[in-house]
Amino acid sequence: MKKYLILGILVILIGSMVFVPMIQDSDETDVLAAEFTFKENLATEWNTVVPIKINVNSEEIVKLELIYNDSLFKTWTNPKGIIDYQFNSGYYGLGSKSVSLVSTFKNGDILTDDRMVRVLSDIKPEMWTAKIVKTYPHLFSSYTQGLEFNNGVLYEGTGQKGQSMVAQMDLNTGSIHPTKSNRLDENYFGEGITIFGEKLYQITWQEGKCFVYDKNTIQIEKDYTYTGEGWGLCNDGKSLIMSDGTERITFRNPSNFEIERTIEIFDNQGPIVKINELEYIDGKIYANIWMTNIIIVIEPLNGKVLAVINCSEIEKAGKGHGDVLNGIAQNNGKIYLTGKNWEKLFEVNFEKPKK
Ligand SMILES: [Ca+2]
Repeated sequence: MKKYLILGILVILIGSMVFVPMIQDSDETDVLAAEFTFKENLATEWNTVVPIKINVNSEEIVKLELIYNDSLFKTWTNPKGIIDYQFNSGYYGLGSKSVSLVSTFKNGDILTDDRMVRVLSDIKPEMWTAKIVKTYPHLFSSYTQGLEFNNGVLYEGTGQKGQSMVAQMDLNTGSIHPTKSNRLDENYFGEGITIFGEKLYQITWQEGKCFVYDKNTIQIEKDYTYTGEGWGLCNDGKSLIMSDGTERITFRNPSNFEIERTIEIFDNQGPIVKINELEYIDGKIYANIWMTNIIIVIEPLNGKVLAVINCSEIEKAGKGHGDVLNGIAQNNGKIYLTGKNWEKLFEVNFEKPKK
C-alpha cells in the first residue's frame, strides 16, 4: 500500500515538473537563453557529484548565473559554447531543490531556465521490528495525537473537535489526572504536543493555532499562529520540531514559533508523506506515518530515513475497535507506543538486525 502511495505521488510530482522554459519577451526575437542540456528534471542520490552541461546559445550573454536552492552557486562572465559544471548534492538535505540558469544579455534582458533536482537518500533504511515488553491500559476515548513524558510524568494530547484535550495521565491506570487537564474549545482539533522547559505546546490540525500551557497546571498562557496544517510535535532541546502531514518537518523557535529550517523526509526511492506523531530519541526523530503500522527513524540533519520499524505486532495486540497507530513516547530509555482510541498502551523494544 505504501509503495503504491509513494509511486502515485512520484507520478504526480514528476508530471507536475515537466519543463517549461521561462522565456521572457525580448526585442531580439531569435535570442536564446543559456540552458541545461538535460531534457527533464534531475534525480540524484544525496552526497554525489552531479555533472551538468550548459549550452550557451547566444554570443550576447554577458553574465550567466547558476542558482541552486535559492543560493548563487556560480557566475560566468561572457560565457561561450558548452560549459561543464558539477556540484555536490550533499550541499543541502534531501528533497526537491530548484536549479536555475539566469542569462543576462548585453541589452539588459534577463532570461532563465528553471528546473528541479530531486535529491534522494543514498542509503536503504534498516528494517526494525517493534516487540511488546509490557502492556498498560489506555483511555479508549482518547483520540491520541501527542504522547510525551516529562520528568517521569506522561502527558497526552488528543484530537476531534469537542473532544480535544491535554492532560497528565496515570501510566498504570490509564486515567486522566483529576485536576491537571484542559479541554480545548470545540472550534479546535488538537494535534501534537511537546514539553519545552516549563511550557507545554499543543498544535491544532487546520486552525493554525499553537497553544502554550504551563506544564504543571495545564492552563493556557498564550498562543501562536502559523500557516498550514499541524500534525506531530516534539523537540530536540533547542527547537520545536513539527510535522504537517506532508514529507516536510519544520524546526521552530520556541519563543515565537517561527520556522528556523525545514527538512524533507526521503528514503532512497522518494518522499515519505503523512508524517504524524513525533518523538525525539537519542538525536533522531521517530515518526508515525498516518494510516500505517510503520514508524520511521529520521536523521534530523538532512531528512534521511535511517530505519523503518514494523509495528504490526503492536497493532494486532492493541487496536481492537480503535483507530490507527499513533503516539510515541520515551522515558528513561523505555519506549511506549499506543494508537487513537486504543484500550492499550505498550512499552516496546525495537529489534534491530545484527551487524
Ligand atoms: Ca511523542
